Order: sequence, then C-alpha cells, then structure tokens
Amino acid sequence: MRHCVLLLSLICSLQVGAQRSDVNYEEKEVPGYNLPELLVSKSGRKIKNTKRWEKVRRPEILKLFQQEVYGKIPVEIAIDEVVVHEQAGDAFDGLAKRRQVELVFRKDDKKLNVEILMYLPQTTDKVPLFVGYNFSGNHTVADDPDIRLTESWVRDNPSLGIVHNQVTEQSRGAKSERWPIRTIVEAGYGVATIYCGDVDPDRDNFQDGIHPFSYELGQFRPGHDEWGTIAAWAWGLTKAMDYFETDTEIDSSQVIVVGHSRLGKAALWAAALDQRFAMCVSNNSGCMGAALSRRQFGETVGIITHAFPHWFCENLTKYSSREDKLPVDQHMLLALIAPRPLYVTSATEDLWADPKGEFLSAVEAGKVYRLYGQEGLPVTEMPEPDNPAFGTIGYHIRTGKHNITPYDWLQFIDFANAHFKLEELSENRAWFSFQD
Ligand code: GTR
Repeated sequence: MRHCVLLLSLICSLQVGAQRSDVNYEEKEVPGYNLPELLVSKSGRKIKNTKRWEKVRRPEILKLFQQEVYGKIPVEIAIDEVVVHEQAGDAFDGLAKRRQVELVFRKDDKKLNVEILMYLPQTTDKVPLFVGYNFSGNHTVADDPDIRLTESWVRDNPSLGIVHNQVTEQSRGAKSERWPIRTIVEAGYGVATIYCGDVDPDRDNFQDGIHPFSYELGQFRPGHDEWGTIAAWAWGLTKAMDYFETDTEIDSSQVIVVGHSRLGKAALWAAALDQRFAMCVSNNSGCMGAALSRRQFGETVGIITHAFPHWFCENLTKYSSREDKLPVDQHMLLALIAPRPLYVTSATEDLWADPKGEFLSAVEAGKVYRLYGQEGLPVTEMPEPDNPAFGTIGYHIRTGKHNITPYDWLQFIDFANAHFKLEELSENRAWFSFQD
C-alpha cells in the first residue's frame, strides 16, 4: 500500500514537473529583450515633458492596455443607491468605528450589490484611506461578529466551511493576518475592503457579476477588446471611489488603492484608469501586474491566459508565447500611475511572480516620474530582502512566500506617511532623497 502511494506521488510529481517544464526559473535563460519605448510616441516623436506625456503618450498607452490586455469598460454604470447598513459600529475595543455600506447597481431587471466594509479611526477629521479587495468575503478580514456575510458566489473551500459556493460563520476572521486593521487604524488610516466576487465572481463565466450590464440583446460575453474580470474589478474600485467622494469622514484626496496578487493587478489597473487614487500598492502582483512580461520568468502570458482567460480581454491570448509582439510591457502600466506614489513589493520565495521583473519594471517606470521632477525608484540594483527603498516609487522584497503580511502593511503605512503626512518614519528605513 505504502509503495502504491509513493509510486502515485512520484507519477503526480513527474506530471506536475512535465506540465511546468516550460516555466523558466533561471536568470540565464531570460531571453534578450527590448522593452517598448515609454517616451516615444506612436508617430516616433520623443516625449520630453509632462504636457506631451499627458496629451499624447499616456492616452496612447492607456488605449493599448485597454485594447490588448485588460479590455475596455464598455458602459457607464453609476451607483443607483447607497444602503447604509451600519454607520459607526464600535470595533476593536473602541479604537475604530465600523461602517458597512452597500452600493446597488441596477439596469433593466439586473441588480448588483457591492458591500464595502470600513474601519475608520475615531476622529472628527477626514481620514486617509486604504482600499483593497479581499478574496473570500468581508467577514474573513477580521474576527468581528458584526461583519455581514456575503451572499455572493465564493469559490468552495471546505476547510473554511465554504461549500456550495456560500460562506458560513466558519470563515469569519480566516484571513485576518492579511489585514492588520488595528495597526492601520492606529496609524491614523481608515481601511476599506470589498469582496471581489461581489463585483465579479472569479470564474470563467461571464453570466454573473457586472459583465451582463454591458451586453446587448443576445450577447453572452464581452467583445474581444472588452473587459475581463480584472477590468471589472478595477471598475468596482472606481465606483467605491465615487462613494468615498460622498463620505464626509473620508479624505477622498488621500485614497490608496492596494491589492495582493490578482487583486494587485486590479489595483494597478484601477490606479491607471482613475487618477483620483492618490497612491497605489501592488503586492506580489506578478504576471500582467507589475512584472515585465518579456522576461518570461515564472508565469508567462501563455500560462496566465490559459489558466485564467477570463481575467483579461480575449485579445491578450494573441500574445501567448509571443511576448515580444505585445505593444506594451508592464513598466508602462506602472508609468500610467505617475506622478502619484506607487509601491511595488515582491517576496523571495514568490518566483512565480518574478521578483526581479517586478523590480525592473518599477525602475523603468521611473522615466515618467522624472519628467515630473520626481525621483521614481531611487535604486537600480535590487535591494536586499526586507530592506525597502523609498522614492516616489517604493519597492521591497520581503523574505518569504507569496502573501501579504503585517510586515508588508507596515511598509505601506510608512510609505504613505512619507508622502501624505511626512510623519516620523520607523527606524532602519532606507531613505533616499524624496521630493513631494
Ligand atoms: C496564481 C496566478 C497569479 C496570481 C495568483 C493569485 O495562480 O497564476 O497570477 O495572481 O494566482 O492571485 O494568488
């Protein structure tokens, strides 16, 4: 019996190895590549100032990402109603007030409910705010019995009691280590989160979430250059921003959009699309997030469009194993966020996301920050693990696995403090000349 199990696991590992033999984890196997020019327009003119960047090159690049990568958002959909479920619930032993609001979207017979959970510091001042999606429901971010349970589709996870795609009490607080809310609130920031599946369930099915709101009669999926799930999530963040602008206790000029992994890709695209986001944090966002596609290290365009075709517009599949033909690379996505502060992270064991590709992309994006007289990322060599570098672009590579941890959040807070409040930085901060 034991031999059978061993044999089976050997066969399985060989199969996994066989499937994954196309994945490159060797720096020396990274092909030579030329990145598309950030600062040369389609017509071949050099972009030398912010005026030309904003008028010519930025719109060109934005359009390319819309057409070829994430897909354009084909309709205008406004919030139809805001239902306030809770205005100022007592949370974290009185440290924070909990607010729960539901954004309701309607079109014909369709209705979509998106719930925002917020924890805000107890102050009468308007507060800066972190906003980011969670993967499995708002109730997973804190062990707080008053957080409403989502009724949206959630991927099954029997170990968390998520069965038949519905959450139960068992998953309450299950992801609280990813959301150090007490620390964030103590630092003077509010934190808002939304279950990504409220906006669009993460499955290859364009029949639910927000997508059907854009369909003509008889249409069942978005057009080849129209929104995939990441663009739908980005859309949801911009709608949350519409709400924040109406909330008198939130400083909507200081909203930081943050996301981990696939949700980091969405945060980047949201910040590119919507310049009301004052800062963006991309945590381990990897392929089609911060990492350069042309390096073909770890996850590639071919792998991601095969595994998660619904994340992107259909057009992206044309570039599977043809990364060199992509008219953009991800440094251009980061550059769309300029001159707003941008923080990119990697993790030492997260080779799938290509830490070096995430770093180099952030370095390259600095070209546009410099047009604005900002420093961009102040280093060109990758810093040592757990040794953040802060310019207007910040970067760290954390020791450990693909995850978002309290360590990561502490850096986000320090980075935000540096840009928003210029408060005292914690000790051991690698500090580089920083202009604001
Ligand atoms: C992986 C995917 C990555 C990353 C990750 C996540 O399976 O290949 O691009 O987004 O999921 O979201 O956790």
